[in-house]
Amino acid sequence: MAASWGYLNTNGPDTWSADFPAAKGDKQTPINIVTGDTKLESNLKSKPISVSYKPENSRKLKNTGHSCQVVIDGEGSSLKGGPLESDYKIEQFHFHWGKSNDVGSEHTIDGEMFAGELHLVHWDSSRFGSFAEAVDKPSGLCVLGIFLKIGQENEALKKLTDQFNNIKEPNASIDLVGGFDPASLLPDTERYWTYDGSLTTPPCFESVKWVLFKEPIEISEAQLNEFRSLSSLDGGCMGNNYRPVMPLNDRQEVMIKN
Ligand code: 3J3
Ligand code: ZN
Repeated sequence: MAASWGYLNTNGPDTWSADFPAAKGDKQTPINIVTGDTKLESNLKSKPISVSYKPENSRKLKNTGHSCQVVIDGEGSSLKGGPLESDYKIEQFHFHWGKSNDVGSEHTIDGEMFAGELHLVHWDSSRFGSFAEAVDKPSGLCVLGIFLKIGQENEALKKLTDQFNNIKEPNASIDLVGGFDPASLLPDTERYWTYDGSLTTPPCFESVKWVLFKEPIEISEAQLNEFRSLSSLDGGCMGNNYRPVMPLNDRQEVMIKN
């Protein structure tokens, strides 16, 4: 059976393009944000980002074997404004993190890596009828990226990390009784970078409008260790499930200063 993709030397990011040709594209994600090179857009064009989620529609907490993911029925949700020209619905959110505190995020800021990164994945429901239809189309997806920094316990996230002992094994999932509000994980301020990029895992489609928040959210080391206690399809504890930064090529990241 063909080995599935992962993060080992034998099946990691350097091998993905063999089965997923999009991974060789020139608009790949993640990237290193060089803060001195970003274009500042602080005029009225940068309308605030507006999100609206229905907590009861966060249905399942799942160990996908590569990450832990909350599966969401996006009906009734909305993401619009900021750099977006459409209305997007949420599909899922998931995390990337390190086996040690000095690594874990996918994007880096002036070469600095954070302990992890949260991705809230949305699809353009103005132009497409489903996530599957949108997933490989230009700007078909919008992913909100939020850095994780070691600090205080994250009370909102505790609702999830307290249940990780029920999803230890790959493909394990549990119902999220009482739902979960993805907005509870957003940072307090709305300064962000935005650029056109890709999925950071196979199939690596170049279909993502990225919105990467400058302000990290805090998570305790104990909570991060809960993430590290999950079992991975690569074998052993899950972690270092991040793709190294990719060339910016001829893209321009825009910093929005509200
Ligand atoms: O491949 C799966 C797809 O089958 C489906 O499960 C989808 C829905 O959640 O998620 C992935 S995905 O390839 O579409 N995908 C990969 C990981 C979604 C977003 C993730 O990319 S990232 O850039 O946010 N890390
Ligand atoms: Zn991701």
